[in-house]
Amino acid sequence: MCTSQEHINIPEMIRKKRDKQPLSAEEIHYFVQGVINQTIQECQIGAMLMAIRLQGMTLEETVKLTQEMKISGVVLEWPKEWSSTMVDKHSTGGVGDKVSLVLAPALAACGCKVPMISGRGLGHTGGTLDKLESIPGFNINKSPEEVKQILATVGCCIVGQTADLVPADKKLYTIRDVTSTVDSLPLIAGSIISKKGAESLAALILDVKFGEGALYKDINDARELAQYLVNVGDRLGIRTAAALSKMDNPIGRNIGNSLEVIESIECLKGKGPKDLEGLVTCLGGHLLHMCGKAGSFKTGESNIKETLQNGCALDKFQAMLVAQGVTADLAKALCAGKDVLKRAVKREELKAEAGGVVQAIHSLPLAKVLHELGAGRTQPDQAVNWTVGIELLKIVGDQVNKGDPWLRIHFEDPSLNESQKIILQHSLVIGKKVENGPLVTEIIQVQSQGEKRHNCPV
Ligand code: IUR
Repeated sequence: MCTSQEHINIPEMIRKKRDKQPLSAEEIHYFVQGVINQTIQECQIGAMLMAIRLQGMTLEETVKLTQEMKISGVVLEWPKEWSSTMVDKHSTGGVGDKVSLVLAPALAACGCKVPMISGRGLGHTGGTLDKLESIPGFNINKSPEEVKQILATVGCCIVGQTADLVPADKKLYTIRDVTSTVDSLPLIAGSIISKKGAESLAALILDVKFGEGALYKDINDARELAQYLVNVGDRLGIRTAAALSKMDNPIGRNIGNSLEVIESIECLKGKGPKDLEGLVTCLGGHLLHMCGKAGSFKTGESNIKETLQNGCALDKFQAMLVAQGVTADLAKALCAGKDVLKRAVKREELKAEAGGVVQAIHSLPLAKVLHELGAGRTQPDQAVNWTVGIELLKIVGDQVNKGDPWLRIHFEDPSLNESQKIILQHSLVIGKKVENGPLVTEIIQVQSQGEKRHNCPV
């Protein structure tokens, strides 16, 4: 492959893509190598990304791009006997989404190995790493050797991405961000699936959200992304499926880093909110089925549920905390439900302005106010206040009387102001009755080219 690369020239490659011609495997290799070796100018990378954004890529091109990105850095290696048990999940992000904190230990309790590589929050969705870092001592920086050690002893870990894992994504993502080329299916697939590929997984479940609080408002757009990701994941040799899940209301009752840890622990004890537990058991059930640990989705789902009820998932969570730097005493106290996390100094309850049944709680305005109060970040290196958050005292489907407290907000500095209170009040929708189905509406499975769509209801 290297010998003929002298003939490749970047302006010519950009012209090809600009004119909607497919790039060869050799050209894609050369492009990704040039990105990491800095032999391609940033303006050329930007031009190529825009050409891809406007003209798209064939599945073949996207698979090649993803493979090249995956091998641009370290690819994690596991003992042979683990190969069928390596699983992970990726979510497109939602308000109050704390699924990873519960799912990783529940899967470990079912015998899987879960090398979960997560991100920090940016924009309106909270990051899994921020939630975990609200636990004093929790360390997200683990080397591949340390990850392997934790997987050997505990079975799951939740860590940050290291600089040597998929360096091409870091570079490309930075340039996508400033060239309006984030929203491109091939580039999104390359970014997400290359990182999962570098984890050397057997099976992957994607939680692709749609609705008011999601990146994709429309289910058809979410389905298109999900199908694309599933096809690319499959072509990289990972058994991949996607759940389409509704993101209209926050997930669970708690939003905000440390409050979400507390709610996750409730869920790990089988006492979590129904929507959160349903999402965990659905995603986990599919993973167990896909990696062969359960004979069917239904069996997988009930296995996950059992680990929440019998304390095994909570034990794994506690062990993971200790393996990642939390003292044994603190991990034990936290899992026993003791009030050990730092709490915000100020709290205020809002009262319902009308009576009826809660039909919706718009998640984006809640996230926006929490962001302003310091729960989230706008710049990647900004500090967050882990104590800032919201407890929903009423959720969708609950009966509420005029004057009932429905939301408790935790804040410090800055203080909650009047216009933020109005925004929060407007996010509560009260009506007469509500249809409240499961969050997951569809499971997307691999579809080879030309094959008729064969997706299942849940
Ligand atoms: N998450 C990623 O890891 N990559 C992307 O391109 C997007 C979300 I959009």
